[in-house]
Amino acid sequence: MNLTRESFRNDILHHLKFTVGKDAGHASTYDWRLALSFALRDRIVEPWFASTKDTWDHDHKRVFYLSMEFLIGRILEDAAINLGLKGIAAAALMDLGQDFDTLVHDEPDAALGNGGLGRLAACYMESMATLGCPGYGYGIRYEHGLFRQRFETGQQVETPEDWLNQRHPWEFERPESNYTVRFKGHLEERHGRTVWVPGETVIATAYDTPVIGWEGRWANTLRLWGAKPTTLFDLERFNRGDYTAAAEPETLARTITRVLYPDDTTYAGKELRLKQEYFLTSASIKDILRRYLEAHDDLTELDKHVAIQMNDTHPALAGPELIRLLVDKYNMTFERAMEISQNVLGYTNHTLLPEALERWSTWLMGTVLPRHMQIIEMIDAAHQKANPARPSSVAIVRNNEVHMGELAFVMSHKVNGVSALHTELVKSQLFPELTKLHPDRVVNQTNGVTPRRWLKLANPGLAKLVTDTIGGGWEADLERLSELEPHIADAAFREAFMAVKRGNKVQTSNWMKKVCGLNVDPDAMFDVQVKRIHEYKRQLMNVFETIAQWHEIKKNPEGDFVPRVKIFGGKSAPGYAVAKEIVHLINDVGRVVNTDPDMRGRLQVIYPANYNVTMAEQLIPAADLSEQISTAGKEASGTGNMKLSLNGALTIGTLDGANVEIREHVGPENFFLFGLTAEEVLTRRKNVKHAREAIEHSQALKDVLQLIAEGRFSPDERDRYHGLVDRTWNSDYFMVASDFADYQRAQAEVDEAFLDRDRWARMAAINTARMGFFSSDRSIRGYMDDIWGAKSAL
Ligand code: B1H
Repeated sequence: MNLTRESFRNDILHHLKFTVGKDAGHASTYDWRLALSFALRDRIVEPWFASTKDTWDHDHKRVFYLSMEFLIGRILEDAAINLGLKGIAAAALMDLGQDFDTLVHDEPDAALGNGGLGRLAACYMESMATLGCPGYGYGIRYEHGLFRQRFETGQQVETPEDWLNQRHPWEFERPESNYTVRFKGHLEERHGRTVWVPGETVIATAYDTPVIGWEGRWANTLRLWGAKPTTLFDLERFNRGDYTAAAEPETLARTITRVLYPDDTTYAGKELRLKQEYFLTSASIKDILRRYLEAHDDLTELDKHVAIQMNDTHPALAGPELIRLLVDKYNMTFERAMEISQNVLGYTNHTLLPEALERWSTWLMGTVLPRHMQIIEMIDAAHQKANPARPSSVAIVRNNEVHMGELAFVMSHKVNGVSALHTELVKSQLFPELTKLHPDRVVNQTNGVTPRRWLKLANPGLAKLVTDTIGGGWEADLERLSELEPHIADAAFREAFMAVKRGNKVQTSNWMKKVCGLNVDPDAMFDVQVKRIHEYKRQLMNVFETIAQWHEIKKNPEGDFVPRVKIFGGKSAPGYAVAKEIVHLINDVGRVVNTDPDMRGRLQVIYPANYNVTMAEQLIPAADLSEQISTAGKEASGTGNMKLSLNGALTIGTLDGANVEIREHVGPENFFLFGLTAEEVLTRRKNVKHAREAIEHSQALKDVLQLIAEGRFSPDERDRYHGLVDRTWNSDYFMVASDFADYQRAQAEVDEAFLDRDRWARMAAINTARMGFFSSDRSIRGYMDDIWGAKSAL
């Protein structure tokens, strides 16, 4: 149906009155935002129904993406853009005396994820919808998403996030879609069969959010599970006046979906986490089987119609749970059930960090999920039997622990890494023995990002320039950005490109003034490192370089320096003391630098609190320089690196994760490379004095460490960073010292390139023009072809 400004205005008014229950004279921004959201949601429902019907009518193969995290961010503007209704919505609102942008900014940022892994799941949902890949995302409807970050005297303070304190207009509650999830209890043998008698039960109840693709041609469902008690409360206890005990079942249930674990790349060996993982997995697998059995009756053909992707090992109980249902409920033999499950399942690995690889004690697994523990032992035995050459060192169950990586590997027909380098390391370092036994199992699917959110929405200025230059359509065919390349020779195009960047920087400096109270010069270089705070990501090296620069300027206050604004964003896991120390140091250095008159117009440090998807949309389009400086071999892929380069930032980076492929695509001459390679890191680490020797070779680094140790950045507590300095000299696992000198060398090259404004313009524009490969549409096509065997329905 064709929509006009007038009819859409009436839709908004209708929802304001009948759904929100307000009249226009008394409606707040929140009320208007809800009314607008409902009016847009109405436009999604039809394509959503049509997609469901089409999948049903044609019996399309369906993909189920299981993830503990979906880092969605705001939905309103994204939906409006994909529906092609942003212009009409803005105009209709104007007629109502409302401002579209104000309403967009009122929406809370749905933060049901930690970082890259969760954001990737969100980009993949959007790409599946864009490509017409029939699919469902399954996750948890956490009451509290990732904590909010504040700084108090420079230190991170966490407060609970409360996105559900407001009405969430995008979801549909489905109380009729619910499953009982069981925990604990014991096993009994009855008539030769194993029966699990649970000790605790919880109901998983569905909340569906439609995900609309580009141009509204297809919509999929993100189904998030909430927990409800199986018995509402104990009436007998309540009548006795024991109100707290009476509410126990409810408390128990709600605990499961209360919070997102705020650990990025660290494994949390907590019972509640295991329960969350099983809660997600069990409800999803049951829902998948129910959907399948609505249209089919032969479960041995499941793999022809269903593909299930496990986003890391967090939902790796999918294997044992599927086998359990096929065997215990549908009477299949174990062998057949295992084979079918393997054909259906795929596993994406996102990290090699040993501290992130999930393991559960057999005692805990046996207590919380006794039947699954048994099935895991059977899987392990069956795999050993089929592969007699398998060394015991890679058994799923060993040293009284269940190894979820090995479990996921064995239970999947395909295992994938998330960048070319990472996939090679998955094969050679993480699963060398299993890869030898199954040489075709590990494949690569390099990550990608959705250009709808990360270019069209976040950077309207650049999006317009692209469309004006090469026409529309690049949004769903990002390789077309290469058509920009011939225009880069044209000085007017380069000017226009740089004017867009400057506009974004002006807008972002106004924003920084608001949130940090600092005046930032939009003509300085915006040097951006935004990501979770982690030792391997080496924000510390960036701070050291900032201090070295400060020191340089102090020594030569009359000198010429390329003005830089060092911009940081990111959260530390609450229990990660070393990362929190880095947060503190960034803020301490920022205070000294930003109040030093010698630094004026030369160096500034900005660290706005509470980095999230929305802040990424603010900062990325304004970036000149993208810091991708992880210790080689540690960052599985990175996706911020792609977003920044796509938006015309130049990268300073190591040969790590997807940086390797980004550099190949944009060309080595348009990328500032430095640092040890993954191999060199391993060799160098064998020298126990690697850090000491590197520091002895770099006067600049020696000075930096001396300044920190003297308490120059912590005058109120001079020994605050003695531990940090000591560790840098004596252990430095992540090789900050060994890479520092080369990093400084590369930074000097960055300065030089930035001074030549026209050269910089060429390089930046080339980055944008050559990033087409990194669309998540390309990634999803790869999954569809190589892993899922799924076809586009469009
Ligand atoms: C990534 C995680 C992760 N890798 C454990 N691993 C978690 C591990 O809650 N947990 O227990 C949560 C997250 N996240 C990231 O995935 C990688 O570090 C990035 O390099 C990569 O780009 C991203 C998406 O593949």
